[in-house]
Amino acid sequence: MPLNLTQKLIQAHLVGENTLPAPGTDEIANAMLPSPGQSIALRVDQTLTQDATGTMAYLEFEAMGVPRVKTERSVAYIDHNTLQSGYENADDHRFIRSCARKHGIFFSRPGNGICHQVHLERFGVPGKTLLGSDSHTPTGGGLGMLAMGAGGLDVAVAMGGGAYHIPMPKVTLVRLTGALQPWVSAKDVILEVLRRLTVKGGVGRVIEYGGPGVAGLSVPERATITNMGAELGATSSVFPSDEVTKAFLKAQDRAEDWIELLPDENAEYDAVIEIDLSALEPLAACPHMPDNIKPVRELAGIKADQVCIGSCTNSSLQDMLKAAAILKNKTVHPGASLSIAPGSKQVLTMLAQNGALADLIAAGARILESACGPCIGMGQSPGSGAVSLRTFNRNFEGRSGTADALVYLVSPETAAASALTGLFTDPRTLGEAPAITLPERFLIDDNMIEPPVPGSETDTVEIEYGPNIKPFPRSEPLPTDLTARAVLKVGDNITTDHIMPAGAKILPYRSNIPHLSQYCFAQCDPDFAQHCKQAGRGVVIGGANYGQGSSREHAALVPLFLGVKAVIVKSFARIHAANLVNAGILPLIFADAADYDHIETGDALDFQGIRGHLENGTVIIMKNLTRGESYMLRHELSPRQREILLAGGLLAYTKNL
Ligand code: MIC
Ligand code: SF4
Repeated sequence: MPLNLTQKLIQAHLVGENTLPAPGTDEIANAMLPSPGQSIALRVDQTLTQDATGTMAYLEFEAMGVPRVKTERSVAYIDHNTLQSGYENADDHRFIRSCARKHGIFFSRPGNGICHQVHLERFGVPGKTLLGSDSHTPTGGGLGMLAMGAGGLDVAVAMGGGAYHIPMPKVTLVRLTGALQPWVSAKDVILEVLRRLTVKGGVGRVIEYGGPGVAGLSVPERATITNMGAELGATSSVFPSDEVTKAFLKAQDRAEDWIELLPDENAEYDAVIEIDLSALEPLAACPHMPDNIKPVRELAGIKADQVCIGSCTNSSLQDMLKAAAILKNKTVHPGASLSIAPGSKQVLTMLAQNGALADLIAAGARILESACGPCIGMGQSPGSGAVSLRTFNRNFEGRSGTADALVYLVSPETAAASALTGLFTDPRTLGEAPAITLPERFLIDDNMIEPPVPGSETDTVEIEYGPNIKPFPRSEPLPTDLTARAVLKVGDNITTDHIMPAGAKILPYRSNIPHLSQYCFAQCDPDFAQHCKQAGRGVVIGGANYGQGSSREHAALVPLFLGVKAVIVKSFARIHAANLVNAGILPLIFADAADYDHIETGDALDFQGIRGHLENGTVIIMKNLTRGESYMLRHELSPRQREILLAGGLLAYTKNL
């Protein structure tokens, strides 16, 4: 059977009961791949963590008691919490560094750059699997990796040698033809995909890119596209590994990491969409969702108060050189503020060496350190009601740190053009596009990546816990029966930023769940924590695509701490549903979506015999004691996930094994 690229990557990493005969053998020709939706276990070759999720991931890894990671390569990055307005972030960095040194993990020091950008440059390898405690880990798909985001606990388990479990994805081919026109960029490609598929369109799927248009896209451009596949809700996104990939790895002095990876001829896909790159124009995602797409020309003239260039989506050397060329010998409009965060030390140093950094500074750009920064609300919050154009990947309401800011997601070209005019500007109106050439060799200096101590010296490293690090909540085994109160009812497309906000004030407490709990659902119900305390045991009711966005397991751990026992929705986003299971919270789905309308906050809900239903796979009926009604619920749990819930979460389950 001819295989597509995704199937090849999966086939090469299946473990457990779905393992297939080795590639190239006779048996493989007749072997069946698992069918979409079937639970599969994958071997994880590489892991990455960042500091906002990493502190918890390493606390969990510590709790597992595994002395050294069992992966081929694991890297701990410090890139999110770099605004150190108190001791908390620095303490967490020190804790992560000590864990990394002790347990066999490479440590990318603060200042070295954003995890996904640095991983692409220095560690990503075509054909390998990468699991990261960050939803934008699929950036690695730009190199032909099967790269997936997950909660910290899943990454901790993978570091300990455990497999990663997902439902076998469907595969959508995005067939690219033609070539991008001047001023049109990779960002516009993924915005077009988002326009067509929406923020729910990728759930349960890998988005595979192919067709003749692929050859014209550089690896950083491909990575922009796979990065923002996270906003489709996709399990991952992937490009072939071809001559372009080879040239990129060679320029990173890693030619030996290259292998060719292409889909088989006549490979089949569950869906195919065609995009003619030549026909694309500059696009923008309008407030407050990444799939709310309009052509930039329709927005032209709107005042641009702020412009930010950077984030793991658009902070490569190529992006920065484009911005510098547009801004060269010009001045940022007096009504606008422009901030720029190059994605890595490599990018920033090369910009400095070739003079482009001087052009940016001279134009009035505010240069930020190589980190996530404004993307996660770590500084640079816009003014009240301000319009902010950002080359980032998420424009969820309030994420910038300003509740009423209007954030638009755009390409570096549109961003730089608009910074000059102070107005939303279609870059095509600027005349001839500057030509950018990428260097044949990048500047290689891994001096900010600290290797772990040798295995024989593990005992010499002490783990350094700061006072901000508090124990994390543990769930209990699922009880026979359960009664709880509906503590909150929310609508469709609730993001993990709604559930557990980030930003400069809250992010420093990612290792302090009791403190974080005050902010849970703050945007939806400022008294949520109070209501949970009154209820004792709570249930959250949600609409479709509940939990989209970030991979932060805090969006499950904090509700767990507050006594939430179940979340009942119309549908879930993948990573969040998995995080709920790992935390021991039941992720349930209305069998009839219309029942959503019948429940109100405060209703008393009764789950008779819930443990037995989960054990035996029988139908779950929930009684609404307040209204005297009953509703049928379903779930999409694999047998393993049911075991995890029965045991009281993944940590308890892993310990029981
Ligand atoms: C994000 O972009 O929302 C984050 C911050 O990178 C998160 C991870 C986190 O919450 O720490 C993500 O995308 O997974
Ligand atoms: Fe950092 Fe933003 Fe990327 Fe998340 S999306 S990893 S906060 S740059």
